[in-house]
Amino acid sequence: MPSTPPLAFVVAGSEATGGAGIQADLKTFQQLGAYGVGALTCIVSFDPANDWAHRFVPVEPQVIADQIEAATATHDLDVVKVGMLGTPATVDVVAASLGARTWRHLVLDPVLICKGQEPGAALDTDTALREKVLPLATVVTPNLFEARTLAGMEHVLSIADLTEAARRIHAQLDTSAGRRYVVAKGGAELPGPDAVDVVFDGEEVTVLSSPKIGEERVSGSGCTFAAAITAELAKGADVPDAARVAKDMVTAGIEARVTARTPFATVWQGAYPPVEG
Ligand code: PXL
Repeated sequence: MPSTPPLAFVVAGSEATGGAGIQADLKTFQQLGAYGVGALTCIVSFDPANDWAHRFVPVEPQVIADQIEAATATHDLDVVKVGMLGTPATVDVVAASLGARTWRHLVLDPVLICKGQEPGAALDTDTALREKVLPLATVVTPNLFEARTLAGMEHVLSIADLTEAARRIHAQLDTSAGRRYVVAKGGAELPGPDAVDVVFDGEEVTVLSSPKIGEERVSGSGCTFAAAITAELAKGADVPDAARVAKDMVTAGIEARVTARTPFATVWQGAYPPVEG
């Protein structure tokens, strides 16, 4: 029998090793039972001869617009994740294409830099992202660095700081069309024994916490987290429940992480849901 599964759209970059980017997003969608649809914004190729530095090539803005046109003409999409954009021109075209329609949920993973990249690369994209895409987002999932940058805070060192950052970022969202959420991720870098995420909906703060699995950052955690939220929203979950599933999936995926020749391991989405027994 033909069927219409839940549809999850992602606009993100390629990271060819499979650890992060749209590769991680589409695996996450599939694992959670959502049909993945994707438009590519850029191509990242790690350089094994140069300490795995990022080689970055943006996709031409018109080609990004064409992909979004193709995807949205083909399917009735109402939930989208936005991942790495990488340049102000990319931010502009993605904001214009996605902003031309109404989304039940637009999940923004405000990727400013990837593991191993120089923070300086983030600055012009940060400004564009803040001006053009943040106002479209219903859910924003900053990591510690992104939370600090978007909130304009010098230090985020505690759950109280992370909560303050979530409040400041929430104040930049457009709440005129409904409830908006910031899910700020403490990850491995927030001091303390637990990996803590703070969910702020404009009124209530919910803290999600689980014991850290080592102190190393694992590539693809952020992509997988936001993609899992997107898939769950596509399936009809509310944001707090979607965030809980996302945290469980990332936790299981880090426990079962894939080691490789890179200096960092990557998330294994196939480890979720954990096998009983
Ligand atoms: O993890 C952030 C990220 C997102 N998207 C792409 C990436 C990376 C990090 O490497 O390459 C395409």
